[in-house]
Amino acid sequence: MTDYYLAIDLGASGGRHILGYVKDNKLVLEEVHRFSHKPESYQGSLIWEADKIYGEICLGIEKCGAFIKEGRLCSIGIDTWGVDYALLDEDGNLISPVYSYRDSRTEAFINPEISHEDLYKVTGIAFQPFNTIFQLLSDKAAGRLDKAKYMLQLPEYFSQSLAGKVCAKEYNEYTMASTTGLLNASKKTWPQDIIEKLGLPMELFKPIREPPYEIGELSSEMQKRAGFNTKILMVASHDTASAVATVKESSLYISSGTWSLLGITGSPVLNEEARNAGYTNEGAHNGSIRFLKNIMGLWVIQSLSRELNNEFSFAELEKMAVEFEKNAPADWHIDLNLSRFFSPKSMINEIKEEYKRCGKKVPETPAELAFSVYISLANCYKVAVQDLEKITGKTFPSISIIGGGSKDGYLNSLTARLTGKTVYAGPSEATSTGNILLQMKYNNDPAVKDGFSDLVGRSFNVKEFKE
Ligand code: LRH
Repeated sequence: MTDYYLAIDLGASGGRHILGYVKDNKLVLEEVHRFSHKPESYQGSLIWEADKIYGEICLGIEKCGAFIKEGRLCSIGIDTWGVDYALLDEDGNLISPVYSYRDSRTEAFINPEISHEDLYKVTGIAFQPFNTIFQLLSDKAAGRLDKAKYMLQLPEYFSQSLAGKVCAKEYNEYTMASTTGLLNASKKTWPQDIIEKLGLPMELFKPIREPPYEIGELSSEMQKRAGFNTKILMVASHDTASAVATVKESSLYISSGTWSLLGITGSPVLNEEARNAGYTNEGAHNGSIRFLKNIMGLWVIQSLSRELNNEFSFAELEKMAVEFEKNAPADWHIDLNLSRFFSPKSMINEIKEEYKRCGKKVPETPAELAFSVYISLANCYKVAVQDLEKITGKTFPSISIIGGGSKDGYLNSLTARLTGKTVYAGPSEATSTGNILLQMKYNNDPAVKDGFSDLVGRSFNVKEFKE
């Protein structure tokens, strides 16, 4: 009889349902369902299609029955990207679209009553125009909070929908709550003085709880559709927190996907040096802090590929970049963390304009553009590592690259070359793996009784890249 765990991992460009179970002492992952989605335009804003996503979540659960042979599904856990949320009235009805963090509605609200410096001293969250705090302030100004009784972060919203009790919000899951930019990073509590000074309703914020914990089981309607019942758990529901759960505690990591999140796990660092370097303090799966930097990530290459009408696969873009490298000018990189690359009308134009502004040769061909992105990304990693080592006073011999982007061999080798560190690449399904590990912990699975690293170590192929 096998114990199965279902991770529902929702990213900014798609979601997947992954079943995990232990076989021959290793964690095996099986993909049950996958779908794509993206922010859609709605009345001049960018929103998530919450109903469509929920429909896909249910569909994936229905498909599980066929995969589970001679065993039982112990639990389900959902993780999503950070910062976004659903506003509900007291009857549990959505009273506003679920806005995407790439929407620009926060622009007029990024300089609130409290300065960024003072906010950072408490929350440790690096300024990003999309942080929940600025989204809530724009909702407040537009009157969208007037009837709001619940602010459910997306994993909570979807999990509670599955349980048939969207109004039963008792807690805020720690890792996700930390992405709001409102949580006190040292105390792990909501700072009432700050929330009140900003004029946000305190009742939207519930006591913080560290994962994993159970919020219920499938609603009777969902049980009928699926043909089974199971527990619904809150895991480390911020996707990056789930991914980082797969990394050894002392390691330097890059969680590489739409974003590249580069950092370490430890205690909060709330000083000006950390703030100026763009480092943030988010909650980790084990109650500690993920001290990391958001780097623009594969979003840039994804946008480039879309703008080239998907004419080249990622593998082709990579190959073209490798070939062009021999002819590339020296020091031919730009800073991809500039806000111009966050949500541009044309990524290609922004890249070209930035090269022009820096007085460098402007990339023209697809090969030049692809190389320019890869080398600039690796250079961002190099700068972020130097800053991190300076801030912490520690030196790290290697970097673990996890997540979908860890399959990008060229970026891995450029990273090894530019940072001078050994790169260990994998697991690529780090987020689902971390989600499953927290479920295994909750269910007292013997495979994780001594922690996660042994099981992760023997279950996945990790590739090494040296300078
Ligand atoms: C990555 C991520 C990242 C956040 C961003 C909004 O998916 O969760 O950690 O900063 O999305």
